[in-house]
Amino acid sequence: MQDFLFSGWGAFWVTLFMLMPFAAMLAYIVYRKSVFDTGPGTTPVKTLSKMEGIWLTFVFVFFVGINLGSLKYMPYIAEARAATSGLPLQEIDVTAKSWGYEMSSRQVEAGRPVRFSGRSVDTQHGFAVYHPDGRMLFTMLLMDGLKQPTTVVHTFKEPGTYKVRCLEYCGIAHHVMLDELTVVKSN
Ligand SMILES: [Cu+2]
Repeated sequence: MQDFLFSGWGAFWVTLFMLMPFAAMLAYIVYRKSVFDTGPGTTPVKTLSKMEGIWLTFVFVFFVGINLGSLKYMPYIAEARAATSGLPLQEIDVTAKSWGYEMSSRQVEAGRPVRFSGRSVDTQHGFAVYHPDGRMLFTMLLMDGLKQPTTVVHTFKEPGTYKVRCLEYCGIAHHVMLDELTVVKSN
């Protein structure tokens, strides 16, 4: 369920769901004020501010809840967790160059965090890793001229063949900038 909520469609439905109360309220107010209650409102100001308070509290709690719940998906948190997990990091150095990748390894173990350190030597490239079922797991933007590599820590859960694609338009052969990673069962 949570995986769905943080997918593209999940975000779409959550957004739509959050807009529904506003749409319903607007329709109700327009209907009331234009059809059978055209005079000034009779709701006491005290009640109005109480309702406002309840609504604001709900929005605040919901907003903070969603933000806290999504924290663990942030790359910095994943990196910090991997660093404190006690499991040794698997390191992969990635060098992007029009139109392909050099990688220090293309095989990793499932269940152990992998740190991808990426650089570009010519222009802007992407490094997006896709689950065998087609879902994108993460992407890195690799820019040329940076002193530090761009890093992402990811722990693969299932063995399989994962596709790598460049998601930054980088020239005439951008579409062939593909690669693969093999995730094997941990020993
Ligand atoms: Cu590209």
